[in-house]
Amino acid sequence: MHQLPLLFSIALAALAAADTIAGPNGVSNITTLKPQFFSQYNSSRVQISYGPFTAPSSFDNNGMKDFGVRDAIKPCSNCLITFMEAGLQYPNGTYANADTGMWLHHTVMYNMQRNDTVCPQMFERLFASGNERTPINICVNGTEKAGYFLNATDHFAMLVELMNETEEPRDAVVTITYEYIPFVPAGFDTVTPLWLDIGNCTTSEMPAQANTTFEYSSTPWTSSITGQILAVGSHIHDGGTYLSVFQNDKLMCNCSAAYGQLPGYVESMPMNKSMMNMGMDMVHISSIQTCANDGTLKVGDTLSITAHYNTSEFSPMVNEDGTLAPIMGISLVYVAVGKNQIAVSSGTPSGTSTGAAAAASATSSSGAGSVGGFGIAVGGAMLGFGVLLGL
Ligand SMILES: *[C@@H]1O[C@H](CO)[C@@H](O)[C@H](O)[C@H]1NC(C)=O
Ligand SMILES: *[C@@H]1O[C@H](CO)[C@@H](O)[C@H](O)[C@H]1NC(C)=O
Ligand SMILES: *[C@@H]1O[C@H](CO)[C@@H](O)[C@H](O)[C@H]1NC(C)=O
Ligand SMILES: *[C@@H]1O[C@H](CO)[C@@H](O)[C@H](O)[C@H]1NC(C)=O
Ligand SMILES: *[C@@H]1O[C@H](CO)[C@@H](O)[C@H](O)[C@H]1NC(C)=O
Ligand SMILES: *[C@@H]1O[C@H](CO)[C@@H](O)[C@H](O)[C@H]1NC(C)=O
Ligand SMILES: *[C@@H]1O[C@H](CO)[C@@H](O)[C@H](O)[C@H]1NC(C)=O
Ligand SMILES: *[C@@H]1O[C@H](CO)[C@@H](O)[C@H](O)[C@H]1NC(C)=O
Ligand SMILES: *[C@@H]1O[C@H](CO)[C@@H](O)[C@H](O)[C@H]1NC(C)=O
Ligand SMILES: *[C@@H]1O[C@H](CO)[C@@H](O)[C@H](O)[C@H]1NC(C)=O
Ligand SMILES: *[C@@H]1O[C@H](CO)[C@@H](O)[C@H](O)[C@H]1NC(C)=O
Ligand SMILES: *[C@@H]1O[C@H](CO)[C@@H](O)[C@H](O)[C@H]1NC(C)=O
Ligand SMILES: [Cu+2]
Repeated sequence: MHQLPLLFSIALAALAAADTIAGPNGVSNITTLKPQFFSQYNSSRVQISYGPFTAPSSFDNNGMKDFGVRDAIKPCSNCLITFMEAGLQYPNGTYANADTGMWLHHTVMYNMQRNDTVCPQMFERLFASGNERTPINICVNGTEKAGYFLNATDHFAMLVELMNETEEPRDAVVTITYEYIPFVPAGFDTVTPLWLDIGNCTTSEMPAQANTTFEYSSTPWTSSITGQILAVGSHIHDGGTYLSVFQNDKLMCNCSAAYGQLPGYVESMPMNKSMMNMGMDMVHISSIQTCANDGTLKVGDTLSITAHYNTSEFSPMVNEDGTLAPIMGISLVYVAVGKNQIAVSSGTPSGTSTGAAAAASATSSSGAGSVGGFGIAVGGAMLGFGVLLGL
């Protein structure tokens, strides 16, 4: 471990800290749905269930737990993913959300064969979702001939953090709906995902403040690619009001948050961990605006984000001990880089991920045992989420 660069070490600690479900066998269940875009290219739409994951008691690390799936099922190979959306269910298939005390705190999907374009010391973060479950509509409802290219040799790794607001541990299943074309048709572009984060390339978690307005901005990232900006998806936590994405300091996408739009996002009997306004309905962030077709990105352009919070207006999440939970500000920007050009940033040697997996399992066996180890591991995972794992 000590020979590895710092950020990479933290990243390994994060994967090691997470309960690993080794390989696809612990995971199951691909449900076939009706494709919505590009049926003339034999497109498919599937919902893949990952898990179940057992979330701990709310008294154990505020009910939060990280899980890593080192070899998560891919929807397809040598294909173009045109749409992605996450969900959360109980094992019996019913909808799980804050009204029943179960949160998809976040999930992140990594392509272990590629380096991240914005933070090349990490694996590529191609998809992420918080509990607001934003659809990532890369092909803009089939109006743009583009998708995320998945090579046969690519591997997915997945990070899941669940939060359980009940005293008894419960199981939940993370679903990801993918739509894809099973090959790369002539004339289609491939997209590069760009992860913009108020933590820049270090952590994704920043401290919150109570009953006030505050904001955080990311360091402007100077683009190394040219292409069309097709889709922007963003993530903030409770208390967040909006997130602005800037291209060359000009507003490109203004993402307003909305609260409590569905019953799943309203807790009529607030649980102890979120008791800032006891006895009242507690509303949680239920959606954040996305953008589509935001024009051209050129090499040398800068991209940055500012996340705005008003915790007087919307209660932030509070830990079991009364302290404020950390907040985030992230945007994922999908840029079509060119006709049939496969966007692989600075390449990852194939030996690297094997080495990473080996080192991670070694760390895992030494750190998994004790309660103390768990605490330390969780700390690593939180940091790692920011570093390797992102959201
Ligand atoms: C779609 O699948 C059918 C049946 O496998 C095949 O005959 C057809 O050529 C495919 N179309 C395209 C565009 O690949
Ligand atoms: C499904 O599981 C959840 C969580 O255990 C439970 O609350 C719910 O009643 C179950 N629903 C059905 C239809 O069995
Ligand atoms: C697969 O998922 C579907 C839909 O959620 C569910 O009805 C079915 O029981 C699941 N099958 C297995 C084997 O888990
Ligand atoms: C790509 O990622 C690997 C593993 O995370 C890292 O060792 C390597 O330095 C990265 N490459 C670049 C150019 O940053
Ligand atoms: C796609 O279509 C749906 C349904 O009409 C609409 O709600 C959504 O805003 C559209 N998304 C984009 C990115 O155009
Ligand atoms: C897919 O992966 C193989 C093996 O790493 C590589 O040779 C090939 O160039 C990749 N294809 C694309 C389109 O990136
Ligand atoms: C949620 O908390 C309850 C009570 O502490 C616990 O029994 C249950 O296992 C937890 N669920 C998960 C998925 O951890
Ligand atoms: C929030 O701040 C305002 C103005 O500073 C103050 O009047 C109010 O009492 C505070 N509310 C809470 C719940 O602390
Ligand atoms: C990210 O970069 C911005 C702008 O340079 C800076 O203000 C901020 O403190 C950085 N955040 C972190 C967590 O380093
Ligand atoms: C961005 O959205 C926020 C929240 O909806 C709004 O207050 C602000 O005026 C918007 N900014 C611009 C430049 O439209
Ligand atoms: C809320 O806190 C009270 C007192 O600390 C405790 O008795 C009760 O079990 C807690 N309820 C939940 C749902 O955690
Ligand atoms: C923050 O929310 C409070 C309460 O809704 C409101 O009075 C105040 O104007 C908001 N501040 C800003 C900067 O929007
Ligand atoms: Cu988050």
